[in-house]
This record gives sequence, C-alpha cells and structure tokens, in this order.
Amino acid sequence: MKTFGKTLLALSMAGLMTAHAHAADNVLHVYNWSDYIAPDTIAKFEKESGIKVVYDVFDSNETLEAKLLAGKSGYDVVVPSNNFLAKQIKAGVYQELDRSKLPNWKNLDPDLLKAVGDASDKGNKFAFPYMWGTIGIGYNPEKVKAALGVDKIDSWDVVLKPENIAKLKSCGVSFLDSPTEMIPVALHYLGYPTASEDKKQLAEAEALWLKIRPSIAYFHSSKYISDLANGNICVAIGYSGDLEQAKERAKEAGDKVKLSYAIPKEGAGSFYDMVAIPKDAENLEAAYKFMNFLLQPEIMAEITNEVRFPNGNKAATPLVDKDISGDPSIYPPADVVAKLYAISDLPAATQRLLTRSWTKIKSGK
Ligand code: N2P
Repeated sequence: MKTFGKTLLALSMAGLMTAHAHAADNVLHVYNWSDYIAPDTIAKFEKESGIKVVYDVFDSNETLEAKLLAGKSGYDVVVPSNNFLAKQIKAGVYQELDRSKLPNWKNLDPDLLKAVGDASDKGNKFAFPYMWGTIGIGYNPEKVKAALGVDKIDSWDVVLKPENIAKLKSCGVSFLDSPTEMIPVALHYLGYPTASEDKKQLAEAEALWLKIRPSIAYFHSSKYISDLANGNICVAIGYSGDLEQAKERAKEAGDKVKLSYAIPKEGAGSFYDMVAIPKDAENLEAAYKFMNFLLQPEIMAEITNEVRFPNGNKAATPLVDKDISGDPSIYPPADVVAKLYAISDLPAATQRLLTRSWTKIKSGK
C-alpha cells in the first residue's frame, strides 16, 4: 500500500514536472526600454497566447548593444533606436523578418516606415517602428522662476549658457546619459551638423559641455522621471514621453508639483525605437506572435495612452485619447517636426570619439 502510494506520488510528481517543463518551454524573452509599455500589455499577451513572457528593461542603447554584441543575449525581441539598429544590422545581429508571420504589419504608418527604412534599414527588412519622440526639456516652472526669474523655457539657452545653468544648479538639472543623443545637442546649438565627424567641431561641443558641467546634478536616462515628479530636481533633459509621464505622476501625487515640457524653438533631436529579433533568438514563433500582437492598433493605442509617446501604428492614431493625440508637446505639429533632427548612425571612429568625449564630460575633467 505504502509502496503504491509512493509510486503514485512519484508518478504524479513526474507528471507535474513534465507539465511544468512544457510551460517553461514556451517562454518569450523581451528586452525593452523602461516605462515603455502599458501595465496590462504583457498579461494580455500571456493570456491570449499561453506564452510566458520574461520582460526585462534597459534605459540606454549602449546597455542593449553590449548584450547584443556579446552574443547569446537570451532575448527573442529587442527594441533598439534606429541609429543603433543600423549599425547592429551591419554587425549581423538581427534576422530578417518573415512578413507572412506579421499580418498586422499593414497597420504601420507607411511614411514613417519609409523614413526609418531609408535612414537605417532599407526596405524595412529587420524591424518596425514601435514608438518615437523628441528629446527636450522637462521643467518645474515654479522652481525655475525662483532660480532664474522666468517660468517659461523655450530655448536651449536656458541650459547651455553657463550663466543660466549656474543659476539653476541649486534646484537641480539632469541630462540623459547618452553620448549619441547629448553631444548633438551642443553641436546643433553651435550651428554645426548634428552628425558632424569634424574633430574641431566635436572638440568645441565638448568644450561647451565642460563649461556647463559644474552645474549639472547628474547624467541618467530614467531616474529623472521620479525626481522631477517629486520636486527633487527642477530641470531634466530627456525623452518627451518620459517627461510627460513625470507630469502625470506629479498630478496623481496630489498636484503639488507642476511640470511642463518644451521642445526648444531652435529644434531638437528625435528618436525612433524599433522592434527586432536577434539572430540567435530561441523562441522565434513566440517572437512573431508577440510582434504581431504589438502591431494591433488597439494595443498600440493603449500603450501610447499610458507612456505618452506617439507610436508607429497609423491605424492606432484614431484610438489614442484625444488629449494625448491633440497635445502638441506629445504629437508635435508639422512646423515643429520640420525643425527636428534624427540621431544618425555614425562611423565607428566618430562613435569612439563621442564615447571618449562623453566619459571626459561626465567626469568633468
Ligand atoms: C522610454 C524611453 C525611450 C526613448 N522610457 C528612448 N529611445
């Protein structure tokens, strides 16, 4: 009796373990930017597909790239910005997409597809656009007024003129930790091409950064959301949707902190984040299912409503909340778009210069 009992127990445990191993087989590993999805998107996909998702986040292209170039990242779906995508395609990191597995591809915005395709992936063979946005200035008007005497920011002068940012130092200014996105801010301000490969121009941009460096509280690409919302800093140079999320968080926390977002009148950088499959992805079938799930207009509209970045899905636009699609700081109007510059894929030698320069800028020496 006892023996049977044991045997049956062993059998049922073996059965359980097989069932468990089977569920564990169908796991999808996704690596996306932080604060870049709606709270229930993953749960909805898991419920609909029966696939378990391991969802990890990063806040810089450099972090993602280090994993991809090392190989065997373990990820099935990743979201590089288009300039990084371009060089990673050349490095052989991605696999060509099988469009027959992505019937919802038809919902994408053909103009955006062509623009990002021409810039970084001819014919859109390897990726599709997820979200895009601008790199501008988020600020706390009350604190800026107290420090600087004005409560409206509309120019890069406020943070790039040493005498201005010195006044803001007391309330805290942060910048993105991203050489490819931050060095062009100085190049653009100095009137140089944002993809300059000219060593003299790059040295001038570095000199400008070193001048304002003593007034910068920190460089980080996600922490500023909560710091702005809590009133710990007064100005953050960051990603549009993240700065809009900071505004919302401050409202939800009782509206004591009020925040604004500005795309400076001189123009600003824009980025396009792309969904792609690494060559060594292990769960290809699940990767396609997830991508096709993301390509649904309803799903993308829900994500935009949450994270406040415009998406690449044209069919989703009518489904986005009107106060978001009608907000010019989230969906910039044509005259503002005309002044945006895209971040370029730079030759390796220039890229190395930027990285070196950035280390120097951050250390302030
Ligand atoms: C999401 C930031 C994504 C924009 N938090 C940078 N590619």
